[in-house]
Amino acid sequence: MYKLYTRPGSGGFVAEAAFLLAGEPFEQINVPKTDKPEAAFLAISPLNQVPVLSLPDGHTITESVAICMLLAERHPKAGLAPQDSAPARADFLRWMAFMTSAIYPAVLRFYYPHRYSADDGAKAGVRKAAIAELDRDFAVVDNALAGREWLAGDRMTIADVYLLMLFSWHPEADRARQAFANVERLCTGLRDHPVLAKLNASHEMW
Ligand SMILES: N[C@@H](CCC(=O)N[C@@H](CS)C(=O)NCC(=O)O)C(=O)O
Repeated sequence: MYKLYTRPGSGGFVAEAAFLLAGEPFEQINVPKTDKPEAAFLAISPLNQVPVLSLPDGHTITESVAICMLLAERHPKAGLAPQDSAPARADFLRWMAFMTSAIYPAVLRFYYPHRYSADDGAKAGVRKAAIAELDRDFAVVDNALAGREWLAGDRMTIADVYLLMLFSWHPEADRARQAFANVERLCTGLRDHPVLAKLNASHEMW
């Protein structure tokens, strides 16, 4: 059976969502947030981060996007991603890569500013720059969503759930909801999705 190492309010949200949307059973292991992780956890997550997926054969992987894409690939009937040959596949890959390489790191800079400067006095500046970067990134997504319902193709994919998670972490949520109306429109619909609304009871993303 799959095992998912996760934590409420973390990037484990999208991995849990992928399992639930696919109707695929998994064992959930909630990992406490600590600077002194157990050696066994560090062995599978060297950066002490969640989510981590342990596959039925015992192999483990980190990285939320890799976990989502692997589950989409292994459970194609769930429709978590457009099929390889579908035209929407290109947009799906683009947005998954953009979210994990541009938006997620900017979120981390805001919430862990001490990791981005050796100067203790720099935290406020790191946070301010992280918000500016988030605004720049969400503007790119917002423009792309003009006249579109979903990020990739004409149906919801796990990329949209990833966007919902990242948008929920915007440190200035009220302003962001006003500023990025197309992103907010997509997220408004997803907040009422029965699976995601139920999942949010433990994650409290919104
Ligand atoms: N690139 C990783 C980032 C994962 C990540 O930063 N997870 C956060 C929670 S959202 C975490 O575990 N942070 C604890 C830490 O960095 O000490 C991914 O996409 O899975």
